[in-house]
Parts: sequence; structure tokens; C-alpha cells
Amino acid sequence: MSTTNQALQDWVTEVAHLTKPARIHWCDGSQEEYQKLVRSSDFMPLNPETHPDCYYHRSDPTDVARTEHLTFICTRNPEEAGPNNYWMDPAEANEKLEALFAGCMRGRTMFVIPYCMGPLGSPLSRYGVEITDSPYVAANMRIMTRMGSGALKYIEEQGQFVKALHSLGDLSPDRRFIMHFPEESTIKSIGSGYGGNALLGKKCHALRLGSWQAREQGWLAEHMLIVGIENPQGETHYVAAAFPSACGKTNLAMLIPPETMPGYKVWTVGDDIAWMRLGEDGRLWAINPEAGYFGVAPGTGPKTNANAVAMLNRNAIFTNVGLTEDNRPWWEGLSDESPKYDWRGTLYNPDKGPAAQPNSRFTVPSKQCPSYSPHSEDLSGVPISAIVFGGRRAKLAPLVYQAKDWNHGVLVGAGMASETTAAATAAVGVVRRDPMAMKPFCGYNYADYWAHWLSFAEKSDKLPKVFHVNWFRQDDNGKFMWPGFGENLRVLEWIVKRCQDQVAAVDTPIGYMPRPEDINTNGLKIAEDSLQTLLSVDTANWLSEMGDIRKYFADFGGRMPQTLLDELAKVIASLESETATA
Ligand code: GTP
Ligand code: SPV
Ligand code: MN
Repeated sequence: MSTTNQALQDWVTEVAHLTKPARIHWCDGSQEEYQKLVRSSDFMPLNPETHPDCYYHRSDPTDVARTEHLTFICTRNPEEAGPNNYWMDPAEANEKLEALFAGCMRGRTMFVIPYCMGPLGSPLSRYGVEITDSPYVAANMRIMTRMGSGALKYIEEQGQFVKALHSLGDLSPDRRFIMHFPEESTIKSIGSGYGGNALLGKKCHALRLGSWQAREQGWLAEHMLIVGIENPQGETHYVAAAFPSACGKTNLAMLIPPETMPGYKVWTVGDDIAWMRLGEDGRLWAINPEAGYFGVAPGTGPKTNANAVAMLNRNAIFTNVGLTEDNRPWWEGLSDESPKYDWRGTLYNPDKGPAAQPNSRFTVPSKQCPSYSPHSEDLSGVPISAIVFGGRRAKLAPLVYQAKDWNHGVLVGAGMASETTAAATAAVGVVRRDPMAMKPFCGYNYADYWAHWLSFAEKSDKLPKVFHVNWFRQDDNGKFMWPGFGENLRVLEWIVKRCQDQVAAVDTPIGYMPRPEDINTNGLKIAEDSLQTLLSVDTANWLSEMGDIRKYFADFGGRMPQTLLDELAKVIASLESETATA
């Protein structure tokens, strides 16, 4: 196969000339092709009785998560990348990559993967072509994107596509680079076969290049889930929520309402990425650019995420989880049984760590989710009523609060912080600033990104209301104070009611908050003083948090939008006046 798009044909020829593959395969996205991919040595079939069409993959033990320190934004001017990104000069980056890609596919098949991010034909969708020498990557791209001939047809009609080149290289972290050239709509990644480092449609295209393009074209590319909340009256309100990696997006996107909230239904549109633009009606409309979930396995069980468990018994890929005696995938939190092998393939020994690698993942088509929203395929997307920011904060951040208006909401997002997780190779559990949950994914200078967010205030008066949540507050014994998971619907209920002006709130310096009695606790086992604590504002500690945010903003110097600094000054003044009157 080949293509009528000359630019694509030339690029494939040029890459083949450089990387010297034994053969080239143009992916058509068919089921037969997928069957061949999963029969490659990258995979092992799982128990065909319990898990038909499910496959198992172990990645290199040094290659189990995104590597942020090896991820670069290569713009001509380093200021464009900003202090939030690692930067490399494009000429220097290309020289390094030329050497690493030279002959790297010798003896291997080069897969050419045309893909579409978003429903085929949506004006919000964007196209790309990933070239890779990894059958694992090709099989995952088939689940995660609209991949194959359909996408190629659009690329040929429209002409525009992102060039995404990937090779496993020698898998050495010393020769691993994930490089982005937003000025050339190009991604080059070598030395990793894992997740966001290798499935280039996901974080590299949909977020890093996506955010760059979104600023140029006036839309938003965000690390957000999209969920529809249908209330007992039958109205559905869509919420888009940004939580950092491994902080609960997949879980919130497919939560099961508690039995004591009859009449509620939850509809999943997306679990990781949202592309949003203003509609003619002034509302913000969102699509999920992905077609599958690449979800965190550990912690996914019948009590926490029964919808996920229900979709994982067929047609799925499992990466770096443990295995039972009879070849079923297993991870901590799935069941009480004990696995036979850990993720490295050695006999499981609980003294030597968990069976499943903490960032082990499942890949599964979105359509298999029992709560899959039929509106996921709508070409215009779904209208967003609320934007929710959230992090993993053992202390300080209340269960929920609402920003006073859009500009304050941008401050709430920009001031986010969260404890780091196993989704990236670095220390875990350290609080770090992660504005809009985009620290690893914003493809340009954060100061310009916040200015872009602020610019929406002038364009519409029907923007979503903005909120902040925290499911991860801990008591003095390190126990989570809020039950989380399905019970989070109680907080979403308050959020949706706020969007409809159906419930009052307390005006505090950090935002509007519910009184404990405003949260539906029918059937919920939670001590009254816990809820009180979860809904209180510690003025002194918030003043110190705001001081940290001010210091963080100072790194962005003169590029910092004054509006955001003014918003910060307002909150600080309000906290100070509370201290003075206390
Ligand atoms: P990425 O795919 O990395 O972007 O992550 P994500 O934001 O989709 O995170 P996910 O929903 O997979 O959750 C990550 C971990 O947090 C899992 O182990 C979950 O079990 C756990 N988790 C999710 N929601 C809650 C919650 O409400 N409370 C508690 N305590 N844990 C949660
Ligand atoms: C994340 O780390 O936010 C993920 C997983 O969603 S990865 O695809 O590896 O980026
Ligand atoms: Mn993510």
C-alpha cells in the first residue's frame, strides 16, 4: 500500500532510508491486521476461557513510565518552551536523533500508522501518522485511536497531518529522547516502548502539539476526563475534570452511582484528554480525541471501578501486571487471590514488592465500557457545564470549592499542586506544582498558556463554572478521610446544582464552598467532624500556599499575565483580612 499524499509518501521513503527496516507495513486498521500484531513476540495470549482476545505484554524493566527529564520541546526560541519544559535547540536535537535513528529498524518491520484523534470527520478532530518498529505500539494505537484506512482517506483529502516517528532503539535510558517540534508539527521518540513515550497520538500529539495548535487556533487541549451526569429529572450535564496522572480521571469518568442516589446515571465520554472549543452558542464543547483507555491497573477492582472490571474480560491488552497460575491478569486491588508471577515474570514474593508494577496498565476500546456515552461520537462534541481541577493532597485542599468567576478559575487551575505518582519515573508522593494537571504536557510556555485560558473570558459569557476537588485528604493516621470512587458523585451533584443556581454556598477567601449539610450524605458513613474538616479553610496554611504560588509564578517573569497576578493578590488580601479579624 502507499498513499496519494506526496508529503506522506516522501516522509515514509525518507524515514525508511534513514532507519533501514527489513519491510514496511501500512496499517489499514483491520481486525486481521490486529490479530497479526498481537500474535507477534511482543505479546502472550491470556487465558482464552476467562479472557478471550486478551494479550499480555511485559516492557523492559527500565521502561515502565513516562520519562519527563528526557522529554523536550524543541522550539527555535527557548522562551516559547518556557521554564515548565525541558528545551533543546531544534538543530541540535535533530542531529542527535539522526544518529540514533540511523539503521535503528534493521531487520524489523516498519509500521506506518495513519490515525485520527477524535471522531472521524469532526471539525475538532486532527490527523497524524505514526511510524514505529514496535508491534505493541501498533496494536495499542489501533485501540487508542481511529487508526487505518479511514484516517488515511481524511489525510489525503485534507493534506494536514502530524509526523510522529518512533523507534524502540536499544531501549537504553541513556539513548532515550521524546522530542517535540511544534513549529514543524513533528514528534520524534526513541528508546522507549511505553505509554505516553511511545503511543505518540496520546500525550505527544493530543496534548503537547495539541496545546500549541489550540493556542494558535483558539481552542483548548487539556488533560481532562469528560463525564455526563444524568440527574433523576433526566437532564445530563457534562463535566470536564483535570487531575494529574494517576489521580483519578479514569475512575471518575466511569463511576457507579451509590445505591442511595437513585435516578442518577453516569455517562463516560473520555478518561484522559479533552479538546474543547467555543460553540456558536458561546458554550464550551468538548470531544475525546481518543478511542480507548490506557488505564492504571492497580486499585481497579469490583468495589472501586466495577465498570472497568466489566470491560476488561475481553479484547484488552495488559502491560506489566502480575499473572495467576491459570494465566489471568492480576494486580493489587483486583481480588483477594494471590498471583503466581509478578510483572517481571518471576515467582511472586510479596516481600519483594507488588505483583503489578505500580504504573501497570490496561488498554481497552472505549466502546466496551458499560457507561460509554452514545454522545462520544457526536461530531460537535458535548457541551461542558463545569470544569473541575483536582489533585492528590493529603493536607490543605478541601473536598470541593468553586472559583468566583472564570479569571479566578484560571488562578485555581494555575495554582494546582499534587503529590507525584508512579505514572512518571521520579520520586513518588512529593507535592509539586502541576497547573491544570498539564505540567508534563503543556507544549509551550505556561505564562502564555494561562494568558490563552484568560482570553476566553472576553469571548463568551456562557463559559463553564470552575471548581476544585480533592479526594485524597488524609487524617493524622494517614487514612483517606473521604470514601472516594462512586461516592464522588455526591460532590458532582453539588457542582451541577451550583451550575444551575439550585444551591447556596459560603463565600470564603479561596472560593465558594458547601456547608456540610449541602452535601448529600444519605447512606454515607462519614463522621460529621470529618466532613467539617474536609470543608474548612485553614487561613494560615492557605496564606503560605498562596506565597508558594507567588514564588512559582515569579519563575515566569515578565511573560506572566497581569490579570492572574491580580487574581492572586485579591485572594491573598482576602485571606489577610480574615487573619486580621480572627
Ligand atoms: P492517568 O491515566 O495516569 O492520567 O491517571 P488517572 O487520572 O486516570 O487515574 P486513575 O483514575 O487511573 O486513578 C489512579 C489511582 O488512583 C488508582 O489506583 C485508583 O484506584 C486511585 N483513585 C481513583 N479515584 C480515587 C478516589 O476517589 N479515592 C481514592 N482514595 N483513590 C482513588
Ligand atoms: C499519564 O501519565 O497521564 C497517562 C499515562 O495517562 S501515559 O500514556 O503514559 O502518559
Ligand atoms: Mn493521563
